[in-house]
Amino acid sequence: MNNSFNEGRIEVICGPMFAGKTEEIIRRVRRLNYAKKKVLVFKPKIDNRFAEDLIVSHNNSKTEAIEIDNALEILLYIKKDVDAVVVDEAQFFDAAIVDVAQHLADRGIRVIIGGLDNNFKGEPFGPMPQLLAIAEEVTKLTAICVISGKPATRTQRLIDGKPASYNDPIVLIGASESYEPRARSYHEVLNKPVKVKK
Ligand code: TTP
Ligand code: MG
Repeated sequence: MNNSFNEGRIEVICGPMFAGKTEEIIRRVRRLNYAKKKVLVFKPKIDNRFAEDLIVSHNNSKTEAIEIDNALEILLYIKKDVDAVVVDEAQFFDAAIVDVAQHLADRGIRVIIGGLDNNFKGEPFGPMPQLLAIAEEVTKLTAICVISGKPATRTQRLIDGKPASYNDPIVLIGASESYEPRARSYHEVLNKPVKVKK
């Protein structure tokens, strides 16, 4: 397939943990596979919750993935026949992911990126704000708030069952032992500085 006839684009799938971002990525990959498109899937080396050469959703669907240390490594795998490039957990990459995504889309490649829009503090996570800004299409998924049952847009980090503190490190790999989805009004961060006074 000659990519010069394809229109490149960037799609971002974001939202809190437990929203089904990985599941949605795998769904899009599967459809591309049915269409016999050449797809490359990448994930950062940092997330080792599951088997290393796979991305796995909560409902246990899987697809093969290449683990990389930094975003520029993606370019080493790109050949003429690549139709789509998929990146999960993009919040963990450096700012170069933004330039890589632009470059691939300019070359006619469909770029599908999944990642947390907010960290546990409820603040933009890594390069995600820039990726959201340059995307042709944004899918913002929600989970379900464990307290209110309302749509959850935030990820609550819990340490020994208590809300984590604003000064805790941003990166803490984990799942339901340390995190749960919450709506805005039930999201708690200890010692969060007040930025706007009433
Ligand atoms: P995700 O894939 O976003 O979590 P998920 O699999 O529950 O969500 P989905 O079903 O939508 O795919 O993985 C998030 C990873 O990021 C997880 O290892 C925990 C980590 N993390 C941090 O390091 N810091 C943070 O502030 C938050 C919120 C998560
Ligand atoms: Mg995921």
